[in-house]
Amino acid sequence: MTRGDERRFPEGFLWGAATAAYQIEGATTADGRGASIWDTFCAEPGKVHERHNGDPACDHYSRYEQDVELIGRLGLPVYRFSTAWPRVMPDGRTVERRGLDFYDRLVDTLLGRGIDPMVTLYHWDLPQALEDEGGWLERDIAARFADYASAVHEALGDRVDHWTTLNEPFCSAFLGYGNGVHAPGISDHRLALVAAHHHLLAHGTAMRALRERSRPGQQLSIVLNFSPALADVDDAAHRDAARRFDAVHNRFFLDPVLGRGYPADLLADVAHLDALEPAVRAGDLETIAQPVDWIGVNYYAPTRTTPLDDPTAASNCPLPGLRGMDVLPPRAPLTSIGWEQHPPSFTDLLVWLGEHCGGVPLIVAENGAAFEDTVDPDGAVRDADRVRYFAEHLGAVHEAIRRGVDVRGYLAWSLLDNFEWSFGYTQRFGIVHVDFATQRRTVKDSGHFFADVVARNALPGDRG
Ligand code: GBH
Repeated sequence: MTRGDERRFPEGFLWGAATAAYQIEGATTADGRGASIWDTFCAEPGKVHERHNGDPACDHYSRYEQDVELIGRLGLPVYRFSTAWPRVMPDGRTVERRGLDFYDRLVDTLLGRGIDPMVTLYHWDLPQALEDEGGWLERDIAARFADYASAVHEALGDRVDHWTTLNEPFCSAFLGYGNGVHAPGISDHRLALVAAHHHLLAHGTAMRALRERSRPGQQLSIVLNFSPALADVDDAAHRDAARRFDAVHNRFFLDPVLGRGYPADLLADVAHLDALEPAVRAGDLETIAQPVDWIGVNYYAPTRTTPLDDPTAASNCPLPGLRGMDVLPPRAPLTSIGWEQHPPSFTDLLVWLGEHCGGVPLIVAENGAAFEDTVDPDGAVRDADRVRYFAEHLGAVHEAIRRGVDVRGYLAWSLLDNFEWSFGYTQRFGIVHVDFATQRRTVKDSGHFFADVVARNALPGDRG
């Protein structure tokens, strides 16, 4: 590539932006919606920043037409959103037509503007009624999830081509049950492993149900989050520390989905907890191994790892089975949420996935950054840091494609500033600014930048 040349993306590359139901919809009691574990969690003192919650969030439930218009104005061909299980099934089992009708209207509005909907069936908002029965700790959750997936497919399957089962089961299992930072707020590494297995079982059970119902052209997948482990020194001890983190963070969910079962090194690392293998029953791994049409890749930041002298010493990283290693503080430059910006890790991750997934295509289902916005007196929203983050990380994706990785699309996180889980409304990830007092939306500089990349299907050249 000569300097100044555009860096083009492949023809038909899928561009878009992503959101999740609990983070944007609000209206948590409208039209018969049941409570979710996040409604409960947010009400508990000390869990979420200043007890912020999903109401009214971006009030997207009433403002969805305006938001779809915005997606159209940005020229984004794809919009990834999640359906809220407690809206569709308030008690986790019985369909509430009014809840489904919302997604029906949303899909029609998107299609009316030529925007391709991508449905995520679960982005962490389990119906509280199911949590009361044991939630992800019960095997039965897999059948419940497959029923829910079928109900949504029944309503939208005639029009939606892109389906993903779970968003980041790592987070809902390990942050929800392992370190208690997410709902339902349990801190128990043994339970976290059981919850993790049941997430995968739910994915596989739903995949089977969806595959049976799907029409030609429909694509089914799962979205996983990855954080490459970086080590300062290239020696055996450092490599092993990185390997341990990589096993539990990056391969735990991926390998069973790819049909390889749980990684052997991971099984050894968690064996002393005696929780994962006892939860796996005959046939489970076959269920989990349903073929996926692509893997959704969420990337934000790498993790720095280092070995401890004693290989059995407790880790400062609260993930199940991690011993003999610590994570190190992230290094500058950081985003406002404290995550390290390191674009080469994104390229390395995609290259590794390209090899590891053996030909299964990849779609970047989330990538983005939290920064504080500057609102000018004329109302323009300046976010130069986010523009740079997107430029660098899109460059990293382009580089992976140049090296032969089959990346089919890129979705920015997020369309809108929204409810950032335990951080409440303190962290803004949007390419569109939301003034939460007035619900006014303003496209940020990063939104204009991204729209321009999408329109040209290319990044501006290296102006160096
Ligand atoms: C995504 O998850 C979510 O899908 C989305 O809803 C969210 O708004 C967005 O990112 C921004 O946060 O040190 O082991 O606790 C983020 C993925 C995974 C990033 C866990 C932070 C901390 C790992 N996150 N990670 S750990």
